Amino acid sequence: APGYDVARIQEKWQAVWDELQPFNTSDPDDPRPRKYVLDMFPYPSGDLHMGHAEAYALGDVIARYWRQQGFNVLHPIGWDSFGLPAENAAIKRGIDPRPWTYDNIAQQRKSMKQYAASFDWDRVLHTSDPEYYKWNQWLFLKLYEKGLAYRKASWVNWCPKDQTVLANEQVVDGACERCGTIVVKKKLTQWYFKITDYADRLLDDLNQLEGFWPSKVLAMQRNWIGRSMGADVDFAIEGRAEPVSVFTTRPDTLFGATFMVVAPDSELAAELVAGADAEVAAQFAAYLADVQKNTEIERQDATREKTGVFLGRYAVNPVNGERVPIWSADYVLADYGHGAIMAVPAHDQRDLDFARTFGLPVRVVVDTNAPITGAIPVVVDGEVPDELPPLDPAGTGIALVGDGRMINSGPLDGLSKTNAIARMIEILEAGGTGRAAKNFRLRDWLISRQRYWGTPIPIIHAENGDLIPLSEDQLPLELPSAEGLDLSPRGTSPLGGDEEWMSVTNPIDGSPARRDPDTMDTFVDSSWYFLRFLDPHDDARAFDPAEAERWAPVDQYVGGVTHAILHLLYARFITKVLYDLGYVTFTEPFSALLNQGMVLMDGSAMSKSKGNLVRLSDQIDEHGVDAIRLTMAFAGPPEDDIDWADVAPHASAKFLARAWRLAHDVTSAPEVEWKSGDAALRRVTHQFLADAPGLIEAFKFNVVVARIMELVNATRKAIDSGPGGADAAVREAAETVALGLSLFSPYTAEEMWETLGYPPSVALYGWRKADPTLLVAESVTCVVQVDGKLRDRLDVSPRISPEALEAQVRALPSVARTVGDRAIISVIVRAPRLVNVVTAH
Ligand code: ANZ
Repeated sequence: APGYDVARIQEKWQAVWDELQPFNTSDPDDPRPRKYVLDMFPYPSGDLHMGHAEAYALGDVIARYWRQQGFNVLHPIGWDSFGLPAENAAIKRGIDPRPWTYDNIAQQRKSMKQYAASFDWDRVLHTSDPEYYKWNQWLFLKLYEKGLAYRKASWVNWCPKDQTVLANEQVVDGACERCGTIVVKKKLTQWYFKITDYADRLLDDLNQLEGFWPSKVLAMQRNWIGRSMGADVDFAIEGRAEPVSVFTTRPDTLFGATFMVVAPDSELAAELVAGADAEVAAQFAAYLADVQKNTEIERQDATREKTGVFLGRYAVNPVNGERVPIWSADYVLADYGHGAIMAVPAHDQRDLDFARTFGLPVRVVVDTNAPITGAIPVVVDGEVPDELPPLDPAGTGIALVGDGRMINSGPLDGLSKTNAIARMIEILEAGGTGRAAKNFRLRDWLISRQRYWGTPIPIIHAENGDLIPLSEDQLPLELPSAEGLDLSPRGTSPLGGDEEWMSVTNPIDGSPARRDPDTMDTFVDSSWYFLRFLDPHDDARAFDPAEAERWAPVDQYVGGVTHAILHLLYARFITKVLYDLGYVTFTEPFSALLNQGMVLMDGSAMSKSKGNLVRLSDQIDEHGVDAIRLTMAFAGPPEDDIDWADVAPHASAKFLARAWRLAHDVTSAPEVEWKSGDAALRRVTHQFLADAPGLIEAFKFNVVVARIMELVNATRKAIDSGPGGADAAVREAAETVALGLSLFSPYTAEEMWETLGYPPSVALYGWRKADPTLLVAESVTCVVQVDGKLRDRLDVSPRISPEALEAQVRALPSVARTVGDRAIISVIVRAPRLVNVVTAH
């Protein structure tokens, strides 16, 4: 046999695949059931790197697996090609972002093909093409029509030196991350998408994804949306006609409210100060100037020393008529709740710190030493003390945040916290001075950017300030050439400098009008791209709803955990909007999610500056594509990081050569009768055929690779010191190795398949069913969860059907007990290993 020549076989099979188009999905009459496997699309920031190599190798295992299982698998790729790196490169080199972007795309596309990712190359899209961003504009107009796109002035972080808006993450210790200049706040009018209208649905629908998305991502999304249940309480203000509402999660503590605090940068603070004397006004102005140097993150840091100013005004507590002073302090945020709070220093640590700093009264209203069923007991130095600590937060400086019985609270006395909250809400509602309320941490999505390389906003500004949306037939509103434009960041949009582009006539009355010079956040582009892949060349609509019905939602999404919050949240939001508009029939875009880990080097992230960058192209030259892909899959569970210093691509290459040689040592013909083969080797083969699918579906790719290695060893032994290369079992095993390897190392698999006497492509040849008579009976442990918590275990057959397994679990007394009288919303069955019963709360 000739040698295993990686470079030669790579070139050979790329040509065959180009001809054969094995992964094309354009046939509308394809009878196979469908699956949509999507990898997060890349940003064209240069050539592909090791991170891409990992992500696309793992996503491809899944796509290739489902094809082998008889599915018509849609596995598309495109480029997220608008955005800042292209713009920065253009500024640095003094060129248009286009050639930089499209050259990089061409390079990545070439590398992706060499990398043998099983993409449907007929569905490629680039978000910076007018054919694509036209539909961003369409989407914008749809949101605008529905009142979900609006403009609002808001405070942004502003670097006076770089003349640019900074994200919170770019402000370090109050200074610009890049140049160290003290950052100030600036008020800018920006475009927002009203994602907060969808906050409840975005939160509640996460329950449907339980068991299918990493629990860490679900937790991060829940925390980001951050729903708090509580009450709005109205405090009358002396010298003001209208009361001021505060949001509290602890209306039970209202009798302990001893002062009120308003955010210094709120309109309310400005108004209250206007009614105070000049000395207070001056103090407040100085304080506000100080506060505006800090970021929101710093303001929320609970350990910071408390600062504030007394505003010289008083509020009245609605339940006891008590007069409480109104302060302004920066630990209260202007854009959460009502930007004002009732301070209960005895039971809230921040309020207590503040009260102790400024000598304000502290009144205990919950006896946290009083026993409450189910409450966590008071523990001091690891023990429940005989004598309980005194209720003295003012002295100890420690707020009493636990549960207990209400005291000093009139009608609430004796109640537990939960009951007191409910009772207080009733009292407030009856008196018309408050009501049940909820709040979200989630803020509306700021989508406008003062940047060039993005989607222009399809709005015209009339002279009188009216906003006039473009009509659909005026789309795309094309981004003009960057030639002659100053792209450097100045906080105003580069497009504003293109006078010819900016000046338009008002379509209503013919008067002069202006375009909107901002462009859209690139997260808008990626919020719906998975739908465009279904119908990428349609120039009459964003996508065909019939195609969406056929393919979507995405069955398996694969990508980095860096997108755990924003991208996924925005895509979920836009999907719900499109559902409400009747364009899609589902409400969640990604039915299952796999987050792959990162590729590290010597324990840290790779970067040019650290000098630990491993170039993918060098690795491919040295070891070949198949060996790199196999190494990525073999390194460990896909969710874990891979340290490239700890893995052995040369060993993968050696193993692949060893596997490949098996095909050459098979001397029987494809028509051989399997049954005549060596029984011991057949058992190894069939056990692998039986186990691999479940392992792949559980993302245990590394285990499958290990099992292929075992099979290769067993086959080699059978050839060299067993029944020999003519035995039918040797052929069967070698073919099974090729089928298994086609998930990980497609070039080697194709080469083996051809050597074994079959036409290409092995990728389209189905998986073989294991012969049950060749398998040893065994049982596996199935984990039984209720709402994600372990409740029981069951010994079941590894081949139990999901239906049978669900029935067994539902019949378990342990499950019935835990579920109690709650409704079961869904039962997630991952036969044979896991069942999770999800209940309503
Ligand atoms: C009185 C109280 C007593 C509170 C107590 C807590 C404990 P989450 O859970 O984050 O929603 N709060 C309300 N608006 C605020 C704002 N704009 N800036 C800073 N803090 C604000 O927190 C809600 C609680 O945070 C509210 O409940 C309020 O303090 C405070 F023993 O009201 B609480």
